[in-house]
Amino acid sequence: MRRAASITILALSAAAVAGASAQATSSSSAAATTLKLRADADGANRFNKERLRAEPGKVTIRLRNPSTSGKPHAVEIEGKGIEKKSAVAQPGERVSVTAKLKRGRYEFYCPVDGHKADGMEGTLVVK
Ligand SMILES: [Cu+2]
Repeated sequence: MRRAASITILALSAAAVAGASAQATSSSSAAATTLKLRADADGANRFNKERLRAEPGKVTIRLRNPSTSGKPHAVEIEGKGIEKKSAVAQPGERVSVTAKLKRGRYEFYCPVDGHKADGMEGTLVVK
Protein backbone atom coordinates (compact mmCIF):
# COMPACT_ATOMS: atom_id res chain seq x y z
CA MET A 1 0.00 0.00 0.00
CA ARG A 2 2.79 2.37 0.83
CA ARG A 3 4.40 1.75 -2.56
CA ALA A 4 1.11 2.33 -4.38
CA ALA A 5 0.62 5.62 -2.55
CA SER A 6 4.08 6.90 -3.46
CA ILE A 7 3.56 6.00 -7.13
CA THR A 8 0.34 8.01 -7.13
CA ILE A 9 2.13 10.95 -5.54
CA LEU A 10 4.89 10.71 -8.16
CA ALA A 11 2.34 10.63 -10.97
CA LEU A 12 0.50 13.63 -9.55
CA SER A 13 3.66 15.68 -9.04
CA ALA A 14 4.85 14.81 -12.56
CA ALA A 15 1.57 16.15 -13.93
CA ALA A 16 1.95 19.28 -11.83
CA VAL A 17 5.46 19.89 -13.17
CA ALA A 18 4.13 19.56 -16.69
CA GLY A 19 1.53 22.17 -15.83
CA ALA A 20 -1.18 19.84 -17.04
CA SER A 21 -3.56 19.71 -14.11
CA ALA A 22 -6.36 18.65 -16.44
CA GLN A 23 -4.49 15.40 -17.12
CA ALA A 24 -3.93 14.56 -13.46
CA THR A 25 -6.99 12.32 -13.30
CA SER A 26 -6.04 10.24 -16.33
CA SER A 27 -2.40 9.77 -15.32
CA SER A 28 -3.27 8.69 -11.80
CA SER A 29 -5.62 5.94 -12.93
CA ALA A 30 -3.13 3.30 -14.03
CA ALA A 31 -4.10 0.74 -16.65
CA ALA A 32 -4.77 -2.86 -15.74
CA THR A 33 -3.56 -5.48 -18.19
CA THR A 34 -4.24 -9.20 -18.20
CA LEU A 35 -1.94 -11.37 -20.28
CA LYS A 36 -2.56 -14.98 -21.16
CA LEU A 37 0.18 -17.55 -21.16
CA ARG A 38 0.06 -21.28 -21.76
CA ALA A 39 2.51 -24.03 -20.96
CA ASP A 40 3.41 -26.53 -23.65
CA ALA A 41 0.69 -29.16 -24.09
CA ASP A 42 3.16 -31.94 -24.91
CA GLY A 43 5.26 -31.58 -21.78
CA ALA A 44 8.15 -29.43 -23.01
CA ASN A 45 9.45 -26.85 -20.52
CA ARG A 46 8.22 -23.97 -22.62
CA PHE A 47 5.60 -21.22 -22.66
CA ASN A 48 3.64 -20.46 -25.82
CA LYS A 49 5.04 -16.89 -25.82
CA GLU A 50 8.55 -15.54 -25.31
CA ARG A 51 7.52 -11.91 -25.36
CA LEU A 52 4.70 -10.11 -23.56
CA ARG A 53 3.75 -6.44 -23.57
CA ALA A 54 1.76 -4.39 -21.09
CA GLU A 55 1.04 -0.82 -20.13
CA PRO A 56 2.41 0.53 -16.84
CA GLY A 57 0.14 -0.29 -13.92
CA LYS A 58 -1.38 -3.47 -12.62
CA VAL A 59 -0.27 -6.41 -14.75
CA THR A 60 -1.67 -9.92 -14.39
CA ILE A 61 -0.27 -12.97 -16.13
CA ARG A 62 -2.67 -15.89 -16.27
CA LEU A 63 -1.02 -19.22 -16.88
CA ARG A 64 -2.87 -22.26 -18.15
CA ASN A 65 -1.18 -25.59 -17.68
CA PRO A 66 -2.79 -28.02 -20.14
CA SER A 67 -3.87 -31.36 -18.66
CA THR A 68 -1.63 -33.13 -21.19
CA SER A 69 1.58 -31.41 -19.99
CA GLY A 70 2.06 -34.08 -17.35
CA LYS A 71 3.96 -31.80 -14.97
CA PRO A 72 3.53 -28.76 -12.72
CA HIS A 73 4.33 -25.24 -13.90
CA ALA A 74 4.12 -21.72 -12.47
CA VAL A 75 5.02 -18.21 -13.56
CA GLU A 76 7.20 -15.60 -11.89
CA ILE A 77 7.78 -11.94 -12.79
CA GLU A 78 11.16 -10.47 -11.94
CA GLY A 79 12.92 -7.16 -12.54
CA LYS A 80 13.34 -3.60 -11.26
CA GLY A 81 13.12 -4.76 -7.65
CA ILE A 82 9.95 -6.77 -8.26
CA GLU A 83 9.81 -10.51 -7.72
CA LYS A 84 6.38 -12.13 -7.61
CA LYS A 85 5.31 -15.64 -8.40
CA SER A 86 2.08 -17.51 -8.87
CA ALA A 87 1.03 -20.65 -7.10
CA VAL A 88 2.03 -23.89 -8.82
CA ALA A 89 -0.43 -25.13 -11.44
CA GLN A 90 -0.78 -28.87 -11.72
CA PRO A 91 -1.76 -30.27 -15.14
CA GLY A 92 -5.23 -28.99 -16.00
CA GLU A 93 -5.04 -26.00 -13.64
CA ARG A 94 -4.78 -22.25 -14.09
CA VAL A 95 -2.91 -19.82 -11.86
CA SER A 96 -2.14 -16.14 -12.02
CA VAL A 97 0.31 -13.58 -10.69
CA THR A 98 -0.28 -9.83 -10.42
CA ALA A 99 2.28 -7.09 -9.96
CA LYS A 100 2.25 -3.32 -10.20
CA LEU A 101 4.84 -2.52 -12.86
CA LYS A 102 6.50 0.62 -14.08
CA ARG A 103 7.97 1.12 -17.52
CA GLY A 104 10.87 -1.18 -18.24
CA ARG A 105 11.87 -4.71 -19.08
CA TYR A 106 11.06 -7.61 -16.82
CA GLU A 107 11.61 -11.29 -17.22
CA PHE A 108 8.99 -13.94 -16.69
CA TYR A 109 9.84 -17.55 -16.15
CA CYS A 110 8.72 -20.82 -14.62
CA PRO A 111 10.18 -21.16 -11.09
CA VAL A 112 9.71 -24.95 -11.00
CA ASP A 113 13.15 -26.58 -10.65
CA GLY A 114 15.10 -26.70 -13.89
CA HIS A 115 12.38 -25.28 -16.12
CA LYS A 116 13.90 -21.82 -16.55
CA ALA A 117 17.26 -23.34 -17.45
CA ASP A 118 15.44 -25.37 -20.12
CA GLY A 119 14.18 -22.15 -21.70
CA MET A 120 10.84 -21.67 -19.96
CA GLU A 121 11.29 -17.91 -19.84
CA GLY A 122 10.59 -14.73 -21.73
CA THR A 123 10.64 -10.94 -21.67
CA LEU A 124 7.83 -8.71 -20.48
CA VAL A 125 8.08 -5.17 -21.84
CA VAL A 126 6.12 -2.48 -20.02
CA LYS A 127 5.67 0.78 -21.90
CU1 LIG B 1 7.52 -25.10 -15.74
